[in-house]
Amino acid sequence: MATNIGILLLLIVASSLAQAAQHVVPWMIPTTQGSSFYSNLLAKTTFNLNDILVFNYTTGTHNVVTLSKDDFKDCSVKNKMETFEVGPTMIKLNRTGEYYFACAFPAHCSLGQKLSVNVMASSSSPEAAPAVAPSSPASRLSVAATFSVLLMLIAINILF
Ligand SMILES: [Cu+2]
Repeated sequence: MATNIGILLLLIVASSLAQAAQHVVPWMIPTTQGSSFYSNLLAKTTFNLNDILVFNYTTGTHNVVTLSKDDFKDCSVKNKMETFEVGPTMIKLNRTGEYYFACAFPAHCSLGQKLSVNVMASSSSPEAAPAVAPSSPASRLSVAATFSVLLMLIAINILF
């Protein structure tokens, strides 16, 4: 009986973890496509509430700042709201709506190192969990999904 409850708890934890994803972005001056690089890269990515965005860069070569919509458009990085300077920078998307990120190193933003994401409220229904395979595996890492598979395997081991 205790084992059954344990398995049930594991499955509940596993299914709730599967809702949040980690999106790893290589953070650099794009070598192609300029300011369209990041929007093209993430065109098929859905950002849900509480997902984590990981900017992958070496400390000192870039940084991550948050901007207003207008400042993002103009690359006015002096008006930054927040600054993150240690790579990799992990940002939890803990509100819905638009986020605007850029690098504040001289000229990096105007050369295309800028990224906006639109965060959707994630569905609480397990049936609505996305069944779509990642479109660009190299740029994405879903730790939560891996972890939940691991928990499933543990649960199966307890069963048999
Ligand atoms: Cu930069």
